Amino acid sequence: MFKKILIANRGEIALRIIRTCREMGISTVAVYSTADENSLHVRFADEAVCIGPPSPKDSYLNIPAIMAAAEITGAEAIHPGYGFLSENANFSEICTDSGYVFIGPSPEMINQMGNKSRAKTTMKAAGVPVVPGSEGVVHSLDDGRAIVEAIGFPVIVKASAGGGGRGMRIIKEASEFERQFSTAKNEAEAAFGNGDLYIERYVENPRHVEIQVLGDKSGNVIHLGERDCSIQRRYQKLMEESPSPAVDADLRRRFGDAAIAGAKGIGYEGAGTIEFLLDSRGEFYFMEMNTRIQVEHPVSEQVCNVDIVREQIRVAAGEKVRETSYEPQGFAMECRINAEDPYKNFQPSPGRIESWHHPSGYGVRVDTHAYQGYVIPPYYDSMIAKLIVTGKTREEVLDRMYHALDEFVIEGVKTTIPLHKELMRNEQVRNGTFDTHFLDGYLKSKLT
Ligand code: MV4
Repeated sequence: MFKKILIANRGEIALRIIRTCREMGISTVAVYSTADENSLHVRFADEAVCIGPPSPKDSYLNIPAIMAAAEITGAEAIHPGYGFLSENANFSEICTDSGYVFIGPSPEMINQMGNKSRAKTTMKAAGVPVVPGSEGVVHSLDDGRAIVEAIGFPVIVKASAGGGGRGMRIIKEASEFERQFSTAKNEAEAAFGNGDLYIERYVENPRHVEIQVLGDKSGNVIHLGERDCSIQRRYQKLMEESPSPAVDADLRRRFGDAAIAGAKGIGYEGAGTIEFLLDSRGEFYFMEMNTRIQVEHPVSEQVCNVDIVREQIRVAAGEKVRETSYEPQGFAMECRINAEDPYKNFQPSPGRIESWHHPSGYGVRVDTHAYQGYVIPPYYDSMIAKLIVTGKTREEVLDRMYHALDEFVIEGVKTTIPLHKELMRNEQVRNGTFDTHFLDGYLKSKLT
C-alpha cells in the first residue's frame, strides 16, 4: 500500500480523501492556492505545499507546480478528486510517466469516455442500451437530414467534445434542422475547438439515474446501485438520492447488468459512474460515463456501506474489488449547500461565514471544509457543504433532512438551505415523481 498520497484538489473532497488516507495509515500532502491558506484541507493534511495564486489555472490546474509538490514531498500516488485535473488525460499521463500512481483513469480511458460520440459507440458494442440515433459523428447536413428522417422528431444534437449539457440543441421539426445543426456546429467549434456532432432521438421528461461502478486490474467490476440525480438546474445537481424512487429491484438488476457490461467492455479500473436517461416507460439509455469520484458519491456509500475513496486507493494499489452484490440498505439523500442566493437566480455569495452550526446526530453526515470564520473565496465552486441523511424509509429521510436543514445555521453568506427546506416539503419531491425538468418548473412557478 502507498505510504504517501498527494491530493491535487481543495475543499470538502480534499478533506474527504485525507480522512480515508488517515484510516488507512497513509500520510497526506495537500496542495493549496494562496486563497486557501486557511482551508481545513491544508490544516488536516500531514504536509501542505502552496502551488500558486488564487486563479485555478495558476494553482489547482498548474501541472508543473503540482508535480514539483509531489517530488519535494516524496508522494507515491496522486488523487485528483473531482473537477480540476480529474479528467485531464495529459495530467494522468504526466503523473504515470513521472513514476506516480494516478488514482484515476488512464489517459486512454479519459479520451475514450471524454469523446461522447465514441463513448456511445463503445458502450453500444458492449451491449449497453443507447438512444437510437446516428452511428457516431454526423459529417454533413445531408447525412444529418437522412438520420432525422429515419428516427423522427424531436431530436437532440450533441457535441462530441461536450458533455454535462454543454453544446446541445433540441430540434422539434424538420424546418429548424439546418439552422440548428449549423449553429450547434459553430458553437461546438468555438467552445471545444471541435465541431463534431452526433444526433439522438430526444427523450422527453427523463430522469437522470447513474450507476456507481468499481473495477480492478484483474477485470472484475462491481456496482453499488443507482443514484437519482434528476433534481438539477442548468446541469448542476442540487440533491441526489439512493435508491431512486423510480427504480425497483428488477430495474436495478438490469441497470447493474448494463453498467457492469459497459465497464467490463472497456476494461474499466477504479471508481466510475455510468449515467443513464430513464424514460417514463421505464426504458433506460446510456448517456455519459464519468471517470472520477463524484460529488454525490456519499449517498452510495451510505446505502452500500462502502468507503468509495478507500476502494479507489485499494484498486489503484493493485488490490481486487470485493465481489459481493450490494443491496441498498435503507435510503440516503444528499443536499448540496452552496453559497448562492436561490432567490436571486443562484447568484454566488462568497465572503466570511459569521456564524456556523452544522447539524449532526443519528443518520446525519456533513462533508464540509467550512467553519465559523471561514472566508469563502470567490474563485472556486460555491459548494460549501454536503448534507447527507440516511434512514430506514424514504419518508424518514425527507423528514430527517428537513430537520437537519432547519438546524443548519450559516450567517454572513446566502445559501441554498431555504430552497432545500422547501423541496423537502414539496409534494412531487415527497412522492418521488419528479424528472429532470422538475426544478426549472418549480423555480419558474415561484417567480410571480
Ligand atoms: C438527452 C436528453 C434527452 N434525450 N439526450 C443533458 C446533459 C447531458 N449529459 C445529456 N443531457 C440530456 N441528454 C436525449 N437523447 C436530455 C438531457 C437533459 C438532461 C439529462 C440529465 C439531467 C438533466 C438534464 C436536463 C436537460 C436535458
